[in-house]
Amino acid sequence: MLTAEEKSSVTALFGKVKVDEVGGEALGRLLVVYPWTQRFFEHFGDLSTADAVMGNPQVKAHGKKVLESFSEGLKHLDDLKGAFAKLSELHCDKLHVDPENFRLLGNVLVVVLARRFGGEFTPELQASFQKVVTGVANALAHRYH
Ligand code: HEG
Repeated sequence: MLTAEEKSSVTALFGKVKVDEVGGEALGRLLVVYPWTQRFFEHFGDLSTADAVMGNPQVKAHGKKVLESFSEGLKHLDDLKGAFAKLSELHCDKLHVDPENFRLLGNVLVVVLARRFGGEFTPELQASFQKVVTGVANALAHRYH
């Protein structure tokens, strides 16, 4: 899926990512930009305004958890489906999350990285990263039935 060069540039960039900050920002932006995604997180407290979402400690904590899991997946770029098999089952059977949301989150994550890394996030790097978020979204959707 990715060339060796793409893998090393993605891994190098991700090594500089602060997973707690970026995870919280990405999940927060998902909830603001696509407000229907809030239905999965009604137990997270106040999500009534963009500021409330972005400052919500449970959003930050869950965003960190999601990005840590994503980052773990980067170690298995040749077997994303295997790496995310259990989580795919969990999101399907227990959490009932529509897999379209994995794609939305991946795209939001790309936006957050572009904003934080500026010129360092070159179009080539963005293209490589886009393949990774698409691969992770496909892997998370793979066990749906
Ligand atoms: Mg999911 C729980 C990973 C996207 C909704 N998600 C979790 C957990 C992980 C995870 C590791 C904890 C599982 C556990 O408790 O064993 N999620 C994960 C990844 C991605 C993702 C890697 C995409 C990259 N999740 C995602 C999206 C939604 C969602 C897009 C909904 C829009 N996840 C969701 C919910 C929970 C988890 C509702 C349970 C949260 C809770 O109540 O604690």
